[in-house]
Amino acid sequence: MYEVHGSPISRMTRVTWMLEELGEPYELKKARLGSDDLAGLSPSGKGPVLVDDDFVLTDSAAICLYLADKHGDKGFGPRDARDRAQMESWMLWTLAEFEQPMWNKLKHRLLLPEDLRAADVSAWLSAEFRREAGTLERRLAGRDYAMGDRFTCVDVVLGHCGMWARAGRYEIASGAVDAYFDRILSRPAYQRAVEKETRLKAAA
Ligand SMILES: N[C@@H](CCC(=O)N[C@@H](CS)C(=O)NCC(=O)O)C(=O)O
Repeated sequence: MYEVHGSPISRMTRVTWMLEELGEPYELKKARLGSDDLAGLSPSGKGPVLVDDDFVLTDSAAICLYLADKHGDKGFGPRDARDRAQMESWMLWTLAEFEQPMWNKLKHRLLLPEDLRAADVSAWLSAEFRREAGTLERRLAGRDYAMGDRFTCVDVVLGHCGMWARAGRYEIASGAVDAYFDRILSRPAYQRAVEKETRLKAAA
């Protein structure tokens, strides 16, 4: 059975959501954020980490792509080399551009030691977010999902960022982007993943 290691209600949700979409059983292994709990599995000490027998994989987008690819019959992964290239383009853009303003704000508001936090990053990061939300609107260009008419692992990672944007009250000026996030975040697999992690987070 798959093991998912990490801190509940974090990027871990991308992995549990993917597994819920696939209908694959998995075991959650709770790690404390910022601790050395994952030192033996993750070179950065960060989660999530997927353990698949003797195969260990870090980094949420790579894990989602691996799972979608491995269970290709379910239709959430690439169908050919061009499909894979487009999916990697989406994933790399999501991590390098779209999630960065949200992640940086969280770091400077909450996660970094106080002496390392910049005084005011809000205006800069909100402007960056607005710019990339515009990119997302143009990339979607009237599609229901990132890859067109089918839901894939890309939508899991992007949808998680949408949840993050809403929780952080980022302005999503585009009706199309807003409707896209509604569509993705209303999926039962996402709700199940969040419920399981919320229970684990609350457990001692
Ligand atoms: N690129 C990584 C980022 C991993 C990451 O930053 N994970 C956070 C939780 S969402 C973490 O474990 N932080 C602990 C720390 O910074 O010490 C991914 O997408 O999985």
